[in-house]
Amino acid sequence: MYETEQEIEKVILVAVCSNPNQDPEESLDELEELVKTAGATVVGRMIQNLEHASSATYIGSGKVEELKDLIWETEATAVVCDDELTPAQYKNLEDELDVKVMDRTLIILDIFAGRAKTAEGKIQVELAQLRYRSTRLIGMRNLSRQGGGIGTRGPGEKKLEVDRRLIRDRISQLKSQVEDLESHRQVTRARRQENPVPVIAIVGYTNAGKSTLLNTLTDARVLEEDKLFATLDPTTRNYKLPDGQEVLLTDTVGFIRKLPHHLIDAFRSTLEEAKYSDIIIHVVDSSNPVMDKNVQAVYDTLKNLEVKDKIIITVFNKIDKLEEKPIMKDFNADYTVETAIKKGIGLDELNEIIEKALKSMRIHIEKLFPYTDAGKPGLIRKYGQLIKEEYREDGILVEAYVPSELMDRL
Ligand SMILES: Nc1nc2c(ncn2[C@@H]2O[C@H](COP(=O)(O)OP(=O)(O)OP(=O)(O)O)[C@@H](O)[C@H]2O)c(=O)[nH]1
Ligand SMILES: [Mg+2]
Repeated sequence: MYETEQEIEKVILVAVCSNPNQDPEESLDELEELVKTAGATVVGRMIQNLEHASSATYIGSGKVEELKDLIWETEATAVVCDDELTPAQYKNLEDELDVKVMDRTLIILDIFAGRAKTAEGKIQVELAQLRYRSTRLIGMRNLSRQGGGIGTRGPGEKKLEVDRRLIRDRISQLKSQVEDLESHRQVTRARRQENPVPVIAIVGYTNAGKSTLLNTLTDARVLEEDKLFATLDPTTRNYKLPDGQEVLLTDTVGFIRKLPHHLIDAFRSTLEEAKYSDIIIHVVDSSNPVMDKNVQAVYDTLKNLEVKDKIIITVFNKIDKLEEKPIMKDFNADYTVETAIKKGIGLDELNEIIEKALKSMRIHIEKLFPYTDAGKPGLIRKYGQLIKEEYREDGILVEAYVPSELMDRL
């Protein structure tokens, strides 16, 4: 049997730089990783310094001519712009260049589409894709004409209907499915609170080693890969610390600069795992030359998701790859530790830090104590912070923050 060789898309990256404080090369390095992850190769780059991107063609008209030459020289089959294009920019660029035109958002959506495994992930991706595409029906004709290559993947490989009404119907259908899943998730979260095991969310830039950490600690067997966005669906596992305390560890989707807002909206409930945690473990790839910027991107995203007032443990990972140690500081973190998770280095220290952080932490509980256990609310009044106490027929309902050491006695 012979497999038909699929032609690999050859892509030119294009960026407009309007902020002198930003290095467009860094952003394009990241875009190149994204494009590679999506399955294409990069054959050229073009950067233009402009105060504003052109509303007609993103880059200026002179640059468009240069780009045409570059396409011809490199035999590129597609162009990827570093910012989200408007429908008009799409259309005009396609008319001018006569190759497939894409933008950063489309590439990220494409990667997510290829990665989504669970029903929830697939619905979320399709929703994000439809929202993105619904406003761009005039442009993107090349995507449907060529019917393949990167930028066209979708869950179930469904051909997208180009009819606005159908898209609107589908969007509202998907939205209600997402809401169903969301309410299901809230039930699970509420149940977790009844049995208050501390929840630790592992967050960080994509490819930092989050899944590797979860796998190493709990044998969770989550896919770890040297690619962006290997993980899309959050995985939660029980983890017993060396001192015997049990916690829930959740691996989450990785962050990235300029995470498209369609994705943030569609993936909000997944991304918000961190919001419902007691402690955040922030994994950083310290071998990445732009580590500081990636750290900043993570905090920006957390802020965007309104995740705040959490204990943060920053894990500077992959120190085995460092020839020279960079400065590893994180002023947002309560604790920091250097690790090479894959080599088992620094894990003991990390465990100790988690134990320490748990001790410093108060846990939110809502629990019904039968009257035979009436002494326990007394303990809470004494050591914890009482929010609500309700004397009911079947016992005393208490809502409070209690120090974690007290948990075993309740
Ligand atoms: N050298 C080295 N590589 C590591 C270390 N920890 C993880 N890696 C590698 O880094 C790559 C990414 O690891 P993952 O655990 O998949 O990263 P992630 O943060 O879950 O990434 P996404 O799910 O894609 O956001 C994999 O190839 C790992 O084997 C480490 O301590 N040292
Ligand atoms: Mg992962």
